[in-house]
Amino acid sequence: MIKTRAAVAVAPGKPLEIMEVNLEGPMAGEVLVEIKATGLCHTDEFTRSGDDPEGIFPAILGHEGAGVVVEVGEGVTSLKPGDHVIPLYTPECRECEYCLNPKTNLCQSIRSTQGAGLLPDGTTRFSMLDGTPIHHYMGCSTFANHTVVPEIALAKIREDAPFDKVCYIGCGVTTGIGAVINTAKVEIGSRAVVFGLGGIGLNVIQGLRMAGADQIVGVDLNPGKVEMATHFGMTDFVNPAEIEGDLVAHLVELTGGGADYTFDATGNVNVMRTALEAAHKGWGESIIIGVAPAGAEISTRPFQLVTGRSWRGTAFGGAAGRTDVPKIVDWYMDGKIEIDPMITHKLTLDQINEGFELMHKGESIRAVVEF
Ligand code: NAD
Ligand code: AHE
Ligand code: ZN
Repeated sequence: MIKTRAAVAVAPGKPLEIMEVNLEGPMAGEVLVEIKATGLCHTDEFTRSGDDPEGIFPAILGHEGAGVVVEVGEGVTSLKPGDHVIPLYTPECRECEYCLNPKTNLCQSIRSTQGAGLLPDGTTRFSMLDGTPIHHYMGCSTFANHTVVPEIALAKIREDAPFDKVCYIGCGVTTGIGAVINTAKVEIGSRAVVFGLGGIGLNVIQGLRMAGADQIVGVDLNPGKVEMATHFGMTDFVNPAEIEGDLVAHLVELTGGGADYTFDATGNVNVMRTALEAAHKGWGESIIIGVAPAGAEISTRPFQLVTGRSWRGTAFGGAAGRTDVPKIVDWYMDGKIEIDPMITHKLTLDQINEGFELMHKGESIRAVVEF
């Protein structure tokens, strides 16, 4: 058992509380990781706020981290102390029915315990100093200086990659670029619309540019996102608040009849409908990335689908983490993708709640906590 510092979500809607916690060592198939840096994703805020139907408290949130292996449990063969790793909220066991099917990245081997805030043996390694158990989150719990993660949920990465940048590959970068490349499989010359120019949407834009899209329309209520989105490849910007009349009609006209691909990176179900309906009749595909609150539902006229539009979704950009994440780290190190400009704020663990305030004010793209 060690003691480590963590930001604990004690109850829904409450600020995270920074405290020393107990952490038991790794059991069979598990790995103790020292987290060096972690990004703050909107999904962490979604759970902290109480909107997540799977939210459990108290818990240590955070799922966008990078760090170093400290100790491995019995039977762990693919990692050793000193290895650099990125925790994966979508693991890759390479054995389950899902891993063996190339149509999905949704490894289900530990999904039920992960969703219950537990490690695969059904217990938690974290507790408060008075012994109160603390739940894990998305199998990662990167808002702690040390965490225990199953071996199948760790991608081994090269040792020269900076933790404070590549932590973002643990969610935002992979989700955005992967939605374009793995899920939509966007073709050269495509026209696309991206709703939400935050930490995910900007990476969708970066992915679209890599894929050779001709037109990349960004839609956001915050004009403060225009400069960064343009830097990453946005060709046209639409602020829905400035459009007189129907937004769908405006986007259909702007894209010459509708977009080949649209992406929701807002989590707003009304935006998801707009995104579907702005896709081209006959072939347009709309990809849902955003995570919507408990109880929210999507709707459209079935005629929208009858006339050839498709509604799809993606988790972690369709990436198989242990295989794909090390390659995305290489892309960053080789200059094929850019991360640095999107990391707009660096914080200490004690400042983590300020990171959520920046997110709400629309002032940050990614805030990263460095330990
Ligand atoms: P973010 O807060 O950085 O960005 C959200 C952006 O959406 C902001 O720029 C905001 O101004 C814009 N926005 C909000 N409402 C809008 C509206 N009605 N119209 C247009 N723009 C609007 O959040 P993020 O970290 O980029 O996450 C985006 C969404 O993606 C969240 O719902 C998050 O939970 C989800 N997410 C999903 C996955 C996945 O695997 N599917 C992975 C990561 C994040
Ligand atoms: N717990 C939520 C669902 C949250 C969700 O959809 N999470 C995405 C990753 S978001 C990362 O920022 C995901 O991976 N989904 C697949 C899965 O198995 O959770 C709810 O609504 O219950
Ligand atoms: Zn995330």
